[in-house]
Amino acid sequence: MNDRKGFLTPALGVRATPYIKRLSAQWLFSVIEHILNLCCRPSLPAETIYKPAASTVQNAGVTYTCIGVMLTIISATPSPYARMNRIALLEKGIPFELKNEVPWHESETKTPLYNPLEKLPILLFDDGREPVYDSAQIQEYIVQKFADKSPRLVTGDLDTDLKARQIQTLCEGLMDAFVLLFFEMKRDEDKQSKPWLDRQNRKIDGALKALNELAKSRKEGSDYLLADVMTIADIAVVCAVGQVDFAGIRQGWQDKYPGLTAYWKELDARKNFADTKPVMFDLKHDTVV
Ligand SMILES: N[C@@H](CCC(=O)N[C@@H](CS)C(=O)NCC(=O)O)C(=O)O
Repeated sequence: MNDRKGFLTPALGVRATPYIKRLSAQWLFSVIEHILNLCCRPSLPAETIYKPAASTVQNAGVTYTCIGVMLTIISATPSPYARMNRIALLEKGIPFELKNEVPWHESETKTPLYNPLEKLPILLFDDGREPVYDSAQIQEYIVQKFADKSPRLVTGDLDTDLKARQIQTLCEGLMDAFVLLFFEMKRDEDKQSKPWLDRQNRKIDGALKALNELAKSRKEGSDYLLADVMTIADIAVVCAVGQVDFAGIRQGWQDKYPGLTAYWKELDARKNFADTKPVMFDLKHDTVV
């Protein structure tokens, strides 16, 4: 009888008291641990951390006023990865500051301070939140956080949006293969690995072929790959193909893939795409070879 009473009356503290005490102690420990973490975490010297200079920013000739958290994108002028995020933010009219770096110049870049993988793009917040890195992650953040801002850049249909992300992955693979090819080719010729170059070239050609098929199979009269709206897939394709074109690694690609070329040219000429075209930086030769 007593047992039953105890079981039925935890709210009165008859049986639950030890649990509550244990839970409170656990909670107290976790709060103390959190405070210690905050105090003891090695902090970056203030002058090395990017801080937005103002609550208004200029992007592509337009002045934006920041409401809430100010965003900063660490980019590199030729980076097709960062270009995807820049276009998404511009399309949605989200203010952000752009910091250009050369991630391979170790003595100057701040990239490793924010991403242990030492790669950009990186999205920074001015409210102490952890940075977000990897272009796909940042793109996802932009799409979800600013879902109320048009264009949505996704369709809302699960299968179509999965396809959009798949196309984005394909484009990032093309970009990755290009980067690996580019640095292998920076070695002296007798030090270059032919099988490695072949492998990366195969990926670039495979991706271009697949993108050409996608461009050809889009709905007649539509400028976009999926549905009738611009998605992250369109942005990714323009950036990946733009990199191939900019780097000049596939002479004659436009004649070989007229479907992809027509699709790419139409989007690439639009303002936010035109304003973010890749620009080469001065890469110190000895930084990576
Ligand atoms: N998966 C990454 C790749 C980014 C990437 O490779 N960025 C290049 C610049 S375009 C970089 O920072 N490379 C420096 C390195 O690999 O150490 C992403 O999508 O953000």
